[in-house]
This record gives sequence, structure tokens and C-alpha cells, in this order.
Amino acid sequence: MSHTLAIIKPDAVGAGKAGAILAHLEHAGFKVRALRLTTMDAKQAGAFYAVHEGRPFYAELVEFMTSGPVMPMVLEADGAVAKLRDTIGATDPAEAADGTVRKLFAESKGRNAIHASDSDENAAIEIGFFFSAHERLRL
Ligand code: 3AN
Repeated sequence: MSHTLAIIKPDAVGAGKAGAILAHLEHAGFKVRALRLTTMDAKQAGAFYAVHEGRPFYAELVEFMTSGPVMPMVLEADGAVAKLRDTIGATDPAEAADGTVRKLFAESKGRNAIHASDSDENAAIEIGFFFSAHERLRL
């Protein structure tokens, strides 16, 4: 079993879709191993997305991710990182496959309902960003 980080983004939490997305993820075979509701500030969102600094959508992304509560969570499955990327679909919901989280719940490429780590290395970093050593010990 391996772990990955998902974040239900402010668009989906604000629209009352968090429960449906969580159910979808559980139905897809993930176990929720840690979960929080939190609102990021600009410093935290900027650091989380530092890899995108300098891209044209960076400021918009930070503003969006700080616009309301988010739900970061640790998900467990066999091959969790790749499995979650498949389950959420393409970045742009218009290009996401039928039945994926973004096809079902996202509004646009910017407001796209959910984040998922893109590698095991980044999953470990991103889990550490939101969850304490004490919580990680229990994974
Ligand atoms: P993904 O979330 O599918 O891994 P990334 O890592 O390329 O996609 O982008 C990170 C986030 O930046 C996306 N989830 C999305 O919210 C935002 N983003 C990416 N590309 C664009 C874009 N062209 N316009 C607006 N926002 C974007």
C-alpha cells in the first residue's frame, strides 16, 4: 500500500461537493487515512505551489486556493499516486475522461475541484506540508 495527498479545493468545498467527492474516492478504492479542513493563507499556498512560480496562472492559483476552506487528505491504495491521477482525470475538466472527479465536479482548468500529488516523492513532501509527524507515524 502507498499514500498520496489529495486536496478538495475551495470551489468544490464551497459548492457543497466535498462529501460527494469523498464518497467517489472511497468508492474508487481509496482509504482515507488522514483528513483536515483548513483555509490556506497566501504564504502557505505560494509555498505549496512554488513549482509553478513564474507561470502565468500562479497568482490566480494562489488567490483561488486561499479563497475558502480546503480539505487536504492522505489517501491509501496500491499504487496510490497513479491511481488517484487516473481517478481525478485531466487538469482541464473539458478534457477529463467520463466518470473522473474533474469531469463530474470541476468547473474549469483553474477551478478544478481537486489536487493530487504527481509522484511518490512529491506525495511525501505534500503530506508533510499538511500533516504532522505524529499523524504521519500512524500511516
Ligand atoms: P494538476 O493539478 O492536474 O497536477 P498542474 O500541476 O499542471 O495540474 O497545475 C496545478 C494547478 O494549477 C491546477 N490544478 C490548476 O488549478 C492550475 N492550473 C494549471 N494550469 C492552469 C491554467 N492554464 N490556467 C489556470 N490554472 C491552471
